[in-house]
Amino acid sequence: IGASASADVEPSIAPVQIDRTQQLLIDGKFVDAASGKTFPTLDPRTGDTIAIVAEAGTEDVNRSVRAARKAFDEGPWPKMTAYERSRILLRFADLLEKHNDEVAAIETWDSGKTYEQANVEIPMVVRLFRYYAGWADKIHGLTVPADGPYHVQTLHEPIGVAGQIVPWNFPLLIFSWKVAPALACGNTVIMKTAEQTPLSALYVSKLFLEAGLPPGVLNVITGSGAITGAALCSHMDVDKLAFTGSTGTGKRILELSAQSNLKPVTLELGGKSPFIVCEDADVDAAVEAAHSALFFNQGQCCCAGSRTFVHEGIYDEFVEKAKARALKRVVGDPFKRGVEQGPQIDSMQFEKIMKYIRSGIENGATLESGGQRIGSKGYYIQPTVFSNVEDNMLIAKEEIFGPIQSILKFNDLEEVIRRANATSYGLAAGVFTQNMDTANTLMRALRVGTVWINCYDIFDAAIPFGGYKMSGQGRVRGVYSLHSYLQVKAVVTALKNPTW
Ligand code: TXE
Repeated sequence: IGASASADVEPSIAPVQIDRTQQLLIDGKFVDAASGKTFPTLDPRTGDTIAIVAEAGTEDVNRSVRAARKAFDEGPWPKMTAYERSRILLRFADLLEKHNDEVAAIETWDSGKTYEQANVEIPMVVRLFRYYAGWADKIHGLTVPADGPYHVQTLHEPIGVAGQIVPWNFPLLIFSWKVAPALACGNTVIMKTAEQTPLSALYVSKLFLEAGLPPGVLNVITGSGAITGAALCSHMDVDKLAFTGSTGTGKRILELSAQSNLKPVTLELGGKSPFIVCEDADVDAAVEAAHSALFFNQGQCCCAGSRTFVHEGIYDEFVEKAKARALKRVVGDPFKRGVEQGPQIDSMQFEKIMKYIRSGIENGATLESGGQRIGSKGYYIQPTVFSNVEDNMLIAKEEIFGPIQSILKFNDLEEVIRRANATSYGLAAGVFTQNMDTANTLMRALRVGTVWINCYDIFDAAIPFGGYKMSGQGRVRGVYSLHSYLQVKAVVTALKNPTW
């Protein structure tokens, strides 16, 4: 295996090269795992190895927690002025902007998402770091009027060492949702990337050092969930956890927190989001939005609109158009211009999705289009549309995380509200209607963390995101995310001369 690897990209894209061997970032230095263990990260287009990555064990988790602890307890990070912290985050954002094309190519190579999409996500990461850099010097407490001869104030202090665990569907975007608010508030961080997609986080680690981030403030470790992730969650010196991933793993993380030091946990988990198309909707606009709500990012989206509820009055027209749109979807090498859908992340996810396609057929849903693997190399799946889907079918109940659209029929508002809410998830919902009362009724009745009306998947640094019910706890992005990275200290001072 050579010293560097380069992605096989089309000529209009700048070629990207990375080191074949990737190390952990601990205490400002790139190091091997103490055990010397490694694992491969694979190209979803082919299943071939891109690079060999250090596999952090318990000893490496301990080392990174020690480094983060020292950078927090002894400084400099929380002791610097907020303005200095803000300037480092801004410098990082500038550097990332400069390296946009390489990072986008690495993201495509490691995750299979289209280069065109990665090229939208990296600027969003830049924007998010600038957003939170702007918050750093605007975080402060209150003066509180209390009964009695006391002066009362609150201090908003960083919570300490944050352990953060991210998934593979938006590797750097979700990294930014976690790292940026934590650092802006003055915390130090140990970030564990997903096994499938360690490369973009490791690449930007170098940019953080170049921006002047002191050693130990951000540590990036790679490895498995069961060993590396669990060791981080159980650690007695970690003060806070933030996780994005499956609901099952989210539950496990809460258990690990409870069994160790009761560190607070923020969770952003799975979903089965309803996308409701009312009879008065602009059908063509709704078809297009419902299509991308589901197929965006190969269907690997926690907020995928994976239950498309369509009013019976427009149902047949909608299904015909949704099928035609899916048949037109361009699937292929994610580096090629004009490609809308790349491969699924890995063989496990691929098998899981194919199992759901078989279950849809067996349960009697109508397969309108797709349903097959494309080619024999990599993990490509045809954009698949099912109509006549019933609420009790597995494809309507469970998170598939793949390119399968399930279209259900409804006939009145009360009914669709009841059915849309009849799930243990509550992440997001889409509503298409031209009637304001209908929009307002649905917006208030749906038990979800985000409602998109006549649009879908609108993300912005300032818009909070998170779930009701088993879709999560707490919010990422916006001002709301700051709350989970701060402690509130009440300070009560007795007054000698209360008349003043
Ligand atoms: O998720 P996991 P997986 C859903 C989606 C997908 C399914 C399984 O339905 O098909 O989850 O995907 C780390 N302690 N989502 O297996 O296990 C792991 O190393 C600590 C929805 O990839 O949740 C990785 O970094 N950490 C989701 C991260 O958790 C542990 C995005 C996610 O892995 C751990 C991804 C443990 N015991 C999948 N076990 C979304 N909400 O967007 C695993 N990890």
